[in-house]
Amino acid sequence: MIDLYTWSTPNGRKISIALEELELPYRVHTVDITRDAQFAPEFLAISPNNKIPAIVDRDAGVTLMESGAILIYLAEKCGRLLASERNARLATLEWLMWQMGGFGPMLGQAHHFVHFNPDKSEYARERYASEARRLYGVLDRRLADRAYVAGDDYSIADIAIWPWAARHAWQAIALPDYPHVLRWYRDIASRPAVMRGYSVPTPADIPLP
Ligand SMILES: N[C@@H](CCC(=O)N[C@@H](CS)C(=O)NCC(=O)O)C(=O)O
Repeated sequence: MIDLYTWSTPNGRKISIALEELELPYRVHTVDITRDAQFAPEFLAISPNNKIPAIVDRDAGVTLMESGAILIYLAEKCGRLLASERNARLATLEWLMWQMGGFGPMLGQAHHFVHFNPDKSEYARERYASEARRLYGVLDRRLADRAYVAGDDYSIADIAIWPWAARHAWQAIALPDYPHVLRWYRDIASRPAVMRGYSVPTPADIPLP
């Protein structure tokens, strides 16, 4: 049994979606980051950077924080969603790292300065709004001639990127401006495992442009 420590954010949903796709049994522990539950000593013992998501795989004796590391662990545990063939594996890890280093952190800043506090700093609002548009452009070009970000197969790279794209409205992004992203987004949104994973830890409707 895997214990999942999570909240209803893109990083948290990556892991519940992966667990649903991989059909792994798991128990959800809600960590309400709006009430500082991430700073509780019991949680810090599992996730020393005080952020969700984190997992404890009790059968394997594994405790992990950082969503990218957790996705790789779960994929390798099941032998799915991360190709073993070298080039396909590298493409998956490449786009997973792109999400971890760029698409997630930059869009997280867009949520602060474009959605929640657009009047705090015009410089920051424009910086993160334009960076969001640039990143969606990169993703659109990547998806122009392949079904999924790493190629023909759905992978943990898609699972890492997709929940951030689900917050497109907060990023002032109109998905129809990125037709290849829109096609990919809708395709993944229709997966039953994604619908189930998106509703962890609380029921939520997937935005569908
Ligand atoms: N690089 C980390 C980022 C995790 C992260 O930023 N989690 C946010 C929610 S999406 C969080 O727990 N924030 C609480 C805080 O910053 O105190 C990962 O991908 O797991």
